[in-house]
Amino acid sequence: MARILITSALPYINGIKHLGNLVGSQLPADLYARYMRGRGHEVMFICATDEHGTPAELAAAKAGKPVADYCAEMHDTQGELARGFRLSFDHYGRSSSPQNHALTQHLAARLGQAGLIEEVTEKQVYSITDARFLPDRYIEGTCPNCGYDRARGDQCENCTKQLDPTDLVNPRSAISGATDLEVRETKHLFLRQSALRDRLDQWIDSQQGWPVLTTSIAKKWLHDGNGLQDRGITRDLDWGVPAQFDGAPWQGMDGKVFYVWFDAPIEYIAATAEWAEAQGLDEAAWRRWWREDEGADDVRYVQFMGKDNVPFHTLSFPATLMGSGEPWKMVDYIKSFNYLNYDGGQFSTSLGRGVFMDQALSILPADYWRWWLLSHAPESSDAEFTWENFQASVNKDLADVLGNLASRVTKFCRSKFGEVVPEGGAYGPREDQLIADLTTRLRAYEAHMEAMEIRKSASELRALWVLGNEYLQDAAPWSTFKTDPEAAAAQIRLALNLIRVYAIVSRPFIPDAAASLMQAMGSDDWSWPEDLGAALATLPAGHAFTVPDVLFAKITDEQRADWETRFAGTR
Ligand code: B3M
Ligand code: ZN
Repeated sequence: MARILITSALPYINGIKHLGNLVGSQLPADLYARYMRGRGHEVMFICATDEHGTPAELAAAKAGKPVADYCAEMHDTQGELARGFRLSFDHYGRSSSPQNHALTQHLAARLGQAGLIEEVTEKQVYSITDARFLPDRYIEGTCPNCGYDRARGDQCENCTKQLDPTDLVNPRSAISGATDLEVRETKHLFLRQSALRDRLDQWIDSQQGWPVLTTSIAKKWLHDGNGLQDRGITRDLDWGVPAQFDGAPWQGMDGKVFYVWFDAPIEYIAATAEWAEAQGLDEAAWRRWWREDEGADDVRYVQFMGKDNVPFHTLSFPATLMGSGEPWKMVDYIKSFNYLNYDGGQFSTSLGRGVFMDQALSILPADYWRWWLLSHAPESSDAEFTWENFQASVNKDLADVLGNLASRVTKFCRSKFGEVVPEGGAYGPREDQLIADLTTRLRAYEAHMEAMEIRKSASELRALWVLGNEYLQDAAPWSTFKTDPEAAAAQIRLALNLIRVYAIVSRPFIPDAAASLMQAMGSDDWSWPEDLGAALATLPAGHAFTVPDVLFAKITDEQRADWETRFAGTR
C-alpha cells in the first residue's frame, strides 16, 4: 500500500468556475484520487479556495460585500458545487486560513534568513482615476513577448510568460479602462529565484517521465533569455497575508501583503493542517504528508493543473520550498492540461460564455458531465465541447452501452428467474473467452489510470462495457432461454456479476451510477477485481438483486437545441 498525496490547483474565489476550469484540475485529480483509493492506497486529496489578491477584492466590491464575507460565502458556494460534482476532497480548505497565514509567514522568514529575500524600490503603476496602485492582473496591455493585446500584468494567457505589470506595452486599468496611469515608487520584497536557478534546473532534470507539456514550459522559463527572474512577492493591498515574518514586521512593509501566488501554493500544505485540525488530529498527522523528516519521504505527491499554472508549480513554489532550507515534500509528478474550448470559441468567465458548474448541475446529474469531460480531457491538445458531441457521447456510451446492459439483464432475469441470481450450469468456453478479454482490457485500464492517461483510461473503460454487450449479443440468453434455460441462467448469472464489476471499475468516473449499480446488485463489496474469474463468481446463485432505476436518460434533440441557445450568450 502506497501513500499518495494529490492536490488540485486551487479554484480562485472570484466566482463560480466553468467546465473548462473543472476539467483542467479538480475533476481529473478526483478521478485519480478515487482510483487510488479503489486500489487500496492511502490517499490525501487536498483542494481549497484561492482567496487573496486583487480579483477577490474587486469581486467583493462588485457584490457590495466586505471581502472577508464575500470569500466566506463564495467558499461555501464553490464547496457545495464541488460536492455536487462528487469531488472527493479529504479537505477543502481556504487560503485565508490562520494555518496559511502562519505557514506563509514562516516560509518567508526562512527565505529571509537564507538571504533569498531582498528589498527593491520599485516603480509601480498607479492609476489616478482609480486612486490606487494597480497590481498584477488589473493592468492589461500588449504582451512584450508575443504581442497578444489582452495580456494581464502577471502573466500572458497567450504565451504563458510570467510578467510584471510594467512590462506591458500600452497598459490600461482593467478596473476602469483608464489610461491615465503613472509610475510611482513603492518598496517591495523580492524572492531571489535566480539564485536557485541551478538547483531548480537539476531538480527538474531529475524528474522521471513528466509530461512534455510540463517540462517544456518549465525549461523555457529557466533557459530562455531572461527566463527565471527574481519575483516580487509583496503587493500594495489590504486583503491577504500581511507581509510579516513569523509575526514580526519587516521594516517598511506596513500595509502590504504577500502576493497571492506566493501564499496560494503554500495553502496545499496549510489545508492539510486544516484537515488535521478538523479531524481532531495532532500536527504529526499532517506533517507525515509534508515533511520528509517526519514520514513524507515515502509519499508520492501528484499535482493537477491547467497549463497556465505550470510555471508557478515548476519554478516559483519549488523555489519557496527549496529556499526555506527545510525538508518539505516536493512534487513528484505534475499532470497538466491544455484548454477546453466551448462551441467554436473559448469558455470565458468575464463574458459568461459556456457552461458553469451550477448551470451544468441544474440540467443534468454530475455523472453525465464527469463522463464527457473526462473522456474528452484536453490532454495532448486543446479540446472542444459541443452539445452535439455531448449528446452523442452520453446517449451512446452511458445510455446505450452501460445503462442498457444493466437494464436488460436485470429485467430479463426478473421476468424469467425472479429477483435472485439464477443457478444454471457452469461457465463454458464463451465465458472463458469473455473473462480473458475482460482481463486484458482491465489490465490496460489500470496501466492508463496509473499513468494518468485520462482519455485512454476512459476508452478502455468503454471497451470493458462493450465487451459485456458483445457477449450478451452473442450468447443471447433471451433466445437461449427458449431451448436451454439452464444455459441462459448461467449467462445471466455471469452478466449480473459483471454489473457489479462494472460498478467497481467505473466508480472513479461515474460514482453515482456506480453506487446505484452496486446497490441494485445487493452488494457492498467494492474490492478491486484483481482476478476477474473470481470477481465474476462473487454473487452466488440465490443472491437477491433489484432492477435499478434508469441509470442514464438519453438527451433528446429538443433538450440539446434548448441548451445550445440557453448557454450561447452571456450569463
Ligand atoms: N488560483 C488558478 C487561477 O486562478 C489559481 C491556482 C492556484 S494553485 C496554487 O488561474
Ligand atoms: Zn504573450
